[in-house]
Amino acid sequence: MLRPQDNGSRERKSLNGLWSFVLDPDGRGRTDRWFAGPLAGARQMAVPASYNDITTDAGVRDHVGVAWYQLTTYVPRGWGGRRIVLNVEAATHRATVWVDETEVVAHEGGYTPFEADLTEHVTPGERIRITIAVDNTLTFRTIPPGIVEDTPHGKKQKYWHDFFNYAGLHRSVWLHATGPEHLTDVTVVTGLDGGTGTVEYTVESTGGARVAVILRDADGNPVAEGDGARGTLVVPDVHPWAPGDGYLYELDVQLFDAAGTVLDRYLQNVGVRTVAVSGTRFLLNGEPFYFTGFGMHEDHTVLGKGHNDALMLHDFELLDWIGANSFRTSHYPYSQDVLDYADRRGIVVIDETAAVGLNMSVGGGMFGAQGYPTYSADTVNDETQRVHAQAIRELVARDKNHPSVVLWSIANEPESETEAGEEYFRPLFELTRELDPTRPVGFVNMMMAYYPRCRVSQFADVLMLNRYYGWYVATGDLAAAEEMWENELRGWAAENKPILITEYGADTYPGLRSLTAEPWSEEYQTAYLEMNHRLFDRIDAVVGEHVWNFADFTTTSGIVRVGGNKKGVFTRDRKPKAAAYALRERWKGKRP
Ligand code: BDP
Repeated sequence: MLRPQDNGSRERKSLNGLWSFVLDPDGRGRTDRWFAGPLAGARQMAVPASYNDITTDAGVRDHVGVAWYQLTTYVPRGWGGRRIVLNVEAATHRATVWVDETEVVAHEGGYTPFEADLTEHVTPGERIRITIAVDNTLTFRTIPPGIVEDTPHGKKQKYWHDFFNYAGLHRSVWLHATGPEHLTDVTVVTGLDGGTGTVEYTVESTGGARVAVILRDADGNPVAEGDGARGTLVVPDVHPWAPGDGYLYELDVQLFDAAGTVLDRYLQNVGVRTVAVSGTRFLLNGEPFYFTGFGMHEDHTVLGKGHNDALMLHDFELLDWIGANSFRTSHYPYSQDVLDYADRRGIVVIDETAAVGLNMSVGGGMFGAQGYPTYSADTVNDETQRVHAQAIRELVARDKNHPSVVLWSIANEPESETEAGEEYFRPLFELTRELDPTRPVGFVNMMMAYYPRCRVSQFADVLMLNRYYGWYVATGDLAAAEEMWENELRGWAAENKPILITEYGADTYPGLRSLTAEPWSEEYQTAYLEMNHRLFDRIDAVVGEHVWNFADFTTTSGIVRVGGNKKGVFTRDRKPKAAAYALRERWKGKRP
C-alpha cells in the first residue's frame, strides 16, 4: 500500500476536521444500521485525536466498545474515470467502514493504515456519507491483549501495559485518486561501497505497463536512472544518510502506457545507508553507533494519541536540545508523519509493534488484571500469534523504506523465560527476517527474564533490556542497585551481541526536591541516571541508552501511578525536569 500523495499524477483530499460521533455502549449500531443515515444524537469529534479526553464526560473517557464516526463530504468533480480510494492511517484498535450503505473494509490493529477502493461505490461530484465504527476492545485475540470484565457497574477494560487505552481516529483520513492502472508498491534497499551508493528498487503495479525511475539528489538534480520494475541504481559520490544528517534523495517512479503517456507516479524518499551487527557492535554505514535517547509515547493533553504536527516538531526540537540521536516507538507503530520527519532530521528509530503486555505476571497485576497464565489455549494462543504476525507484516510493509528505521522490535516485555514463550516467538522472528532481511530484529526483555533465564533472546540480533535497578528493585539504594545491575549486565555482555538499554528510569514528581536524593525527587532521578551511566560506560557491549521516558504520560489509574507515569525527563507538557540538564550535559557536553 502506498501512502496517499499529491504529485501531479495522484491527488488527495484530507478528511480531517470535525466528524459526527456517538458511542455505542450496547453494540447495537451494526444491527440497527446506524451507517444507513445520519448518526442520531451525535456530538462533534475532532479527527485526528483520541476521543477520550475531548469531552468532560467520564462515559466517553472510559468507554469500552464501539464508537461511531461519520462525515458527509463530496468526491471531487474532477475525479471522473479515476480510481478513488479511502485511506485511514489509524483506527484504534479495529474498524469497519461504510460508504453510504455499503460496507467497504474492516481492519484489525490500531496503529497501521488500511484502505478501501471506493471507485464502484461513489460518483465524482456527488455527496457521500462515510461511517467508521471504531472498537477499542482488547481481548486475548488482539495486539495488545486485554480482557473486558462485566461488572455490576458496567464493562471494564483491563490490560497488562502501562499506558492509557486511548482510542479513535488518531491520524489522518484521506480520499485519494490514481489512474485505474497504478503503482501499488515500491521497495528500496540501499548499499554503500566507499564513496559509491546503490539503490536497489522493486516496483509493483497493476497490469504490465512500463516502469521507469529517476533518482534525484536533494537539489533536484538527476543522479541515476533505471528502466523496468526492478534494478539497481549506482550513485557515485553519494551523500549517505547518517545520524544527524538526514540527507534524502528522491526516487521518482513512473508508470507509462505503450504510447509513453504517464499513467501514475510516486515520489519515494531514499536515504542511502547501511545497517549491520558485528559482534557487540551496532554499525551504521560501517561505523559503530551509540544510541542516545528515549522510549517515547504518542501522548498529549486533550489529543491523547492524536497526531499533531506542531507537537511533533516540538518533540524533535527537544530531542535535538538534549542530544538524543534516536528513539524507540514504544509501544506501537507511530504516525507515518513521525517517521518521515525522523528521516529528514537524521534521527535513528527502533520501530516497535503494538505487542506489549503479553505478560500476565507483570508486577503481580500492577496494571489491573491478574490471575491468568500468559500462554494457554484460553489466553495468548495460536490465534493471538496469527494477529501478532499480521501486525509485524503491516509494520514492515509500512516502514520498510525509512532510512531512520534501523531495528525492528517485535514485542515489549513479553513472558520470555518459559518454553511457551520460546515457541511463541521463534516463528515470529523467522517471519520478520523473511519480510526484511536487511535490518536486525529484536524484542525487549524485562527483568523477570533476567540473565540467564530468557529463552527468546537467543533469536535476537541485539539484546534490548529494560531494567529498573534502583527503582522497582533496590528502591532508593543506588549502591546496591549498581552492584546487582552490574552482575546481571556482565552476564549479558558475555553473549557477544550488542546490548541496548531500552528502558531505565525513575518516577519523578516535578518540583519535588530533596537534599539526600529520595525516590520521586528530581535529585533522585538525576542520581539514578548517573549510576546507570557509570555502569554502561564500564561495559563495552552496551551500545546505547534509552531513558524511560521522554515525557510523563497517561496511564490507567492505580496506586503506583500519580496522574500517570512520571518517569518523564520532561513533564507531559514538555517542561524539563532537573535530569534533562544532566542528560544534555552527558549527551551534548553542554553544561546547564
Ligand atoms: C516497563 C514497560 C513500560 C512501563 C515501565 C514503567 O515497558 O511500558 O511504563 O516499565 O513501569 O515495564 O514505568
